[in-house]
Amino acid sequence: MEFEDGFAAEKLFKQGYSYTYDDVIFLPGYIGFPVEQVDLSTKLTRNISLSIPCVSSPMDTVTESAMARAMASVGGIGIIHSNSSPSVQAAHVRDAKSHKLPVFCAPPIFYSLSDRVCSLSEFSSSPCILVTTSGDSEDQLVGYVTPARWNLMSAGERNLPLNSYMLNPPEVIPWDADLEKVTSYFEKTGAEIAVIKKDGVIVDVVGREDLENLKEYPRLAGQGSVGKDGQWLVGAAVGTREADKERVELLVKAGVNVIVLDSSQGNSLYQLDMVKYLKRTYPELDIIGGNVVTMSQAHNLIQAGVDGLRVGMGSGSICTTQEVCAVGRGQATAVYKVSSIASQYDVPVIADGGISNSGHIVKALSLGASSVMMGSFLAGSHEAPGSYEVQNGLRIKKYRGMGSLEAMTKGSDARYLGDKTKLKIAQGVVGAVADKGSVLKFLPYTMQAVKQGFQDLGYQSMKDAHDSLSTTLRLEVRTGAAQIEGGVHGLISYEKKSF
Ligand code: NAD
Ligand code: CPR
Repeated sequence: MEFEDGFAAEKLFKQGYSYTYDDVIFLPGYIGFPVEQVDLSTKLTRNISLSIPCVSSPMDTVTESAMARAMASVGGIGIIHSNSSPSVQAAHVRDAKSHKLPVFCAPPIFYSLSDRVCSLSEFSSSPCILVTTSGDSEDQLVGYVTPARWNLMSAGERNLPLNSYMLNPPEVIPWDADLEKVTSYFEKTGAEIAVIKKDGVIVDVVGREDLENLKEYPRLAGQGSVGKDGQWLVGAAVGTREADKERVELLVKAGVNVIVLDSSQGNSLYQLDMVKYLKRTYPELDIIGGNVVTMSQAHNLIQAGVDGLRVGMGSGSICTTQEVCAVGRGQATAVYKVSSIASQYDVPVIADGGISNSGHIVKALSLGASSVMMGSFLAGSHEAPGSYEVQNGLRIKKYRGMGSLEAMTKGSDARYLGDKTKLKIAQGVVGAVADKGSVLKFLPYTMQAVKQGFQDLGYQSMKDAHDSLSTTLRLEVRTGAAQIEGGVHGLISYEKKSF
């Protein structure tokens, strides 16, 4: 029997209000399956599939190679930012794609046989120093020294060259060995260290301790995001200037799998021309256009040939765009409206910005998005660029908007062609976020929470979610009091732990 209860999305979003995720709440559906049967696999673009709907934002405090590796290894994807020279950005793409294991962020350190180690800090955070004949990574590997061994040595011994106390060279593991194979190698051999080689070059060094740490993480979702080249899927952002065409050329040579045209307002002559140019020049390369928040912006980009749309203007946590420029849209409305047109052309939508909990992800996907792009949600992780600082007893990492004065100053040569006389207006701030640990740990938990949300709504898959949007889904707007009631309230104190 059908009851008149709650609002259909079409009716709710027709009323002239700009709704954010927190403004709306979904009415539960019917649970007819266990949560394990919820499948979050999805499409990033027309031709790229992911096993979880998560994308890391192209921001210089969020995505460089370590984040891109980690995102791909849990089944999502990272988009390398463009606030660096084209060659540095291409090197990040190459680096992320040249690894197969997710965790070992510390790059290998190479010394020659005659080098000496003078302090423990020379090990940096690597599990050992590798010794090759001349100290070059491409030379023959002849031994290694761990910090533990070096620490136990006397001052006299430490003065000797490495060839007098190094250990025999560690075993080489093939590049395409997965985590299980690497783990079983350590279990079988009792080894302390192993190295991973790709095309004759050492790309990773793995310590037993790294693997022990990894065992504490939840099982990684699926097989990770691997492209046709057998390497991690990695995306990169570019702008819409003439010089960006050369940038794309370098990125393509580095093996980039998808390009994001990074702009706050994608419905521009510059972007439409760039989309057409890229689709003509690289017909096999998927292009994500944006950002857009209206049906008409989206329609223009779809007509130009984009393979995915990035949605959000003024919804980011570091954003002042709506304040400065008076344009934008509440993110729930933007995602719904853009998805309603994009779905007619089979163009997947990425809901970008404003994600601060798993509920927001459930809402974005239920309103038609196929994935979410996150900045602040990931910026406090180990894998985000930058190091931790302590502020008022709390470990924090810097997180800044790409249109903040600080980020623009760093990238100004590229964006303003070195023109220091151009007036720069910030559309974002510089801030900090708390340490969240590893993406490899908290994203699988977050996905489990999203699956629970899907189960409550009665969705077993992304297709179920998108089909329900125009049929059975019912939602309502929450009053201010309802929003307070929906959070923890009325307690003198509490501790909030999500997992
Ligand atoms: P942008 O490069 O799109 O625009 C900067 C300026 O350059 C605009 O005035 C644009 O019209 C102009 N421009 C672009 N291509 C041009 C060309 N070929 N010739 C002449 N002029 C051209 O970048 P943006 O919108 O300032 O965004 C900068 C960064 O900040 C991006 O990383 C973006 O994602 C982020 N941002 C995002 C939002 C958001 O709400 N999602 C808001 C502000 C900033
Ligand atoms: P959060 O996930 O932190 O809420 O938002 C991240 C998104 O914010 C980015 O993916 C990007 O679209 C947007 N963004 C980045 N820099 C910005 C500035 Cl300076 N102003 C407005 N939005 C910005």
